[in-house]
This record gives sequence, structure tokens and C-alpha cells, in this order.
Amino acid sequence: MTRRLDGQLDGRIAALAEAADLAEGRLDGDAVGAARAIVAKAGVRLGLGLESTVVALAGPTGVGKSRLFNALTGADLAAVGRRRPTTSSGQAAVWGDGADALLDWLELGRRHRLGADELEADGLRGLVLLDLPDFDSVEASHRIEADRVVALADLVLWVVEPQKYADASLHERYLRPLASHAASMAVVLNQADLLSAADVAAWREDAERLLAEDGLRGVPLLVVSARTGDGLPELRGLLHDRVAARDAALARLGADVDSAAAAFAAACTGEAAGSVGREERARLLAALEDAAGVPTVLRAVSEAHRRRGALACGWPFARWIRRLRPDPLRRLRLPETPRPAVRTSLPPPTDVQRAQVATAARALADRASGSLPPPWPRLVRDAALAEDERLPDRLDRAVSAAELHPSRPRWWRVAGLLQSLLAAAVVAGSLWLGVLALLGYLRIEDVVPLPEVYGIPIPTWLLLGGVVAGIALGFLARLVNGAGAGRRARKAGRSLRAGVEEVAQELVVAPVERELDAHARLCAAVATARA
Ligand SMILES: Nc1nc2c(ncn2[C@@H]2O[C@H](COP(=O)(O)OP(=O)(O)O)[C@@H](O)[C@H]2O)c(=O)[nH]1
Ligand SMILES: [Mg+2]
Repeated sequence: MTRRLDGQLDGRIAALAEAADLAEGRLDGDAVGAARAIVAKAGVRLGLGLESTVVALAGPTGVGKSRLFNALTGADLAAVGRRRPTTSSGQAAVWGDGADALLDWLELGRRHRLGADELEADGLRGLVLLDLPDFDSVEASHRIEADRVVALADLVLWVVEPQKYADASLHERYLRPLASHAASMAVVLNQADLLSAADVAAWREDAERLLAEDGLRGVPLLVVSARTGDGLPELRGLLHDRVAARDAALARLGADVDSAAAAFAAACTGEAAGSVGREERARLLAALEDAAGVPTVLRAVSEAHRRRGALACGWPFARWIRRLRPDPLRRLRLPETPRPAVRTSLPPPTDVQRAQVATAARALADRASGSLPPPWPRLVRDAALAEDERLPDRLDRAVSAAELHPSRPRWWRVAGLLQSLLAAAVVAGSLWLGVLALLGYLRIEDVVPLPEVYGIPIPTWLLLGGVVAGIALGFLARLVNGAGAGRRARKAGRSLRAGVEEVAQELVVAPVERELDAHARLCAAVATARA
């Protein structure tokens, strides 16, 4: 039974540790610290073994803790009454041997070991009983010490007397916050000898009512007198049961783990998280493409192809017009082959473009966080916008790394050669006609025969034919290159979009999904820790 509980507790402690890791930087820092402290404490306490059960007598001043301690140990160990202890630390009585490491961990130096006879008599072997300083002591160090040990004990016996049982600080500072620790404590109504039997009954009833108000219904309530010994057999019986079962440490740690995990529970209410919406994602991509200057790049790709085509196979006598304007790809310093390390000369995203990206990222985050409770909507949104500053640079790299397909088709050479031949014909025809005109001017006609085809002289054929064919070829090439430019722009667009998508995934979508995943894992860990 103990072993099974032990194993189960190990799993819950591991879950609490995971919850604390995930809550780090996301949820309340105090709760994270408290959870880590419980994980650490549980590890140490379990490591010290379950053979010993640490029971602390805690309560306000003068209720009889020390006298009860003496009564249970059967020795005059603790200073009672007016002889107030001058040290701030409590003291321990150990039934049996061992437990030294446990007492070292509890930092209790004053230790008493019960003899073999006493062990034989009460069957409490394994009990480590602690008499604590008063939690309401005027000495701050006493109060701190009492709180420290109360946090470590396996079982806490809250000792009160007829006057102090309703003490507000006991209920508000200790009992109510420990409502989940009902299995790790008991309340001892001491000094019953001062009351009549009827008053004792009324007292018990009233104490029960107060405990119920604290949320501690079912906590064992014992009426005793340290002076007369009344009720001590019942108290010993309770201690015997808990010591023999060796489950007090597990119950205490279980309650600790539960309340530490409960501090995260508010972040796990509400419905399940949404996911990254298709529509919001598409809108983000559009905003990023715009910010990356994709339309500008595609225009440049298309324009560069036309320009290069015109220079390669356009009518040679009109090429100079094309040369007037610079190559758009070079002007933007867009690499001919993908070179992710090279910066382009594209203008950086404008404020409007950046705002549009931020709006799209926020919308994506809001949709993804669905109806999660706080602080998740904020965390998810922060994650979506966290890499905002890196976006322009990453988008520029994505453009540099894109395949823009600016290759030159092979037929350009053939068309260029043809244009050169036609241009040569135009030049030859012009020269020939020029010579003829000069000869005519000099009245030396018909010296050389003028060959004709279809009644039109060959030089005229050469000049006019060259011009018409050259212009026609240029026009035809322009048509084909226009289609080629469109094709290249579409291919480049696919490559650019893939790059932009990668950036969106890395800098916006993945961080959002990481938060959603953190939420899912944290809440699963909290559920496991509280099981
Ligand atoms: N009548 C009566 N007096 C008690 C009882 N228990 C303790 N006292 C007295 O209450 C005073 C405070 O006791 P002490 O053990 O020092 O209380 P502590 O401050 O809680 O450790 C002392 O004078 C004790 O003798 C009891 O059961 N009956
Ligand atoms: Mg005392």
C-alpha cells in the first residue's frame, strides 16, 4: 500500500516539477517558487525514508505543548510554563534509533532518545515528536522557527486550550490555508481538566463548528489534559495508527503537491485552446509578402526578363532606348542565384506594412488562444509579436534566398544572330544606295548594272526588307518574352512565398504553437499532480 502510494506520489511530484518548469515566466512567480520548494522538499523527505513519522506539537503560547510533550515522552524534557525556553529552536524526542539524517534535515539539535522500556510500553517506534516554539511568540525568531518546522512535519497536532481555541490568528494564518491538509493534522483540545464535563462537550461542539468553517471537517479532534493524563491514551492511539501505517509523510507530501499545483489551476479552467486558423494564417502571409516587397520583386523579375530579351533579340537600332533604364534586378541588388547572406536594396517595410503584419499576427494569436483563461491570451499574443524586430531582416534574407529564375533562353542567341544579319543587310543596302546616290549626283549612272528582284533593286530590298524583318522579329520576340516574363514571375512568386512562409512559421506560428503546447502540457501536469 505504502509502496504503491509512494510510486504514485513520485509521478505527481515529477508532474509538479514539470508544471513549475512550464509555468516559469508564464504564471505567478511566487506560485512557481512554492511549487519548486515542494518538489525539493518532497525529494528530500522521501529520500529520508518512511520508517520515521515526524509529528509536531504546534500552537500559541501557554496552551500546554511542552507539558504534553513531557507527558507523551514520560520525561521532564521541555521547560513548561513560566520557564519559557530561551532558544528559538524546538526539540525532538525519538522513539527508536536512526532518524539522525531526518533530524539533521529538520535542523533540530536538541534530541532525546527514548529508552527500550518506554518503546516497549507504548508501541510508538518510529515516532519523532517535536515540541515547537510558540507560533505567536513575542520573539520573531520563535515564530519563524515554528512556521519552518510546521511546513516540514508529516503530521501537525494543533494544541489549543479553552481560551485560545478560537484564536483568530490560528484559524486565519494556519488552519484555513491548510484546508487541503486535513489528513496531515489533528486538533488537540488541552487543559480539559479546567472545565466541567458539560463545558467540555459544549467546547468540543464549538471547536467542531469552527473547524468546519475553516474547511477542515473531519479533522481528528481530541480532548485531553496533559496534567491529569485524561485523553492521552486516545492521542497515543492516534499516533500509533499513523506511525504504524507509515503514511503520514506521504499524505503530507500529497497534500503539499496538491496545494502547490492548485495554485496553477486558475490558468487551466475554460475550454480547450483553439489552433492557428487557416484564414488568419493566409492573412498574415499576405501582410508579410507585402512587407517583404514581393510585388516589387515580381515586377522586377518580369521587367528584367523583358529588358534582357529586348537587348538580346530586339531591333538593334532601337536597343539604346532599353539601355537607358537600368536592369531592375541589379538595381534592387537581387541575386541571380539564391544568396541568403546578401542583403538586397529593397526598401525596408513601411510603418504601415509593419502595422499590418502586427495586426495579422495579433488576430492569429487571438483566434489561436480561443477561450483560454488569463494569462494565456496575453502570452500567446506576446509570443506572436515577440520576434517583430527580426522580421524585416528575415524577410530580406528570404527574398535573397529565393529562386528568381532570371535565366536566358537559348533561342535569344539565334534571334540575336538573325537581328545582326538583318542589321548588316540594312547597313549594306544603305551603303549601296548611298553609293548609287553619289554616282547619280556625279551623273555617272548605269555604269554598274543594278540587279533587281520583282522590279525592285536589291539594295532597296536589303534596306527595307532588313528594317521590316528586324522590327517584325523584335516584335515577335517581345510577345514571346512577355509570356516568358509572366512564367518567370509566377515561378519566382512560388519560391518567394515559400520563403516568406518559412519566416512566418518560424517567427510567428511556431511561437504561438509553443505557447498552446505549453498550456496543454502544463494543464496535463497540473491534473496529474492533483490526481
Ligand atoms: N490545568 C492544566 N494546566 C496545563 C495543562 N497543560 C499545560 N498546563 C499549564 O499551562 C502552562 C503552559 O504550559 P506549557 O506546556 O509551557 O505551554 P506551551 O507554551 O504551549 O509549551 C503551564 O503552567 C502548564 O503547567 C493541562 O492540561 N491542564
Ligand atoms: Mg513550550
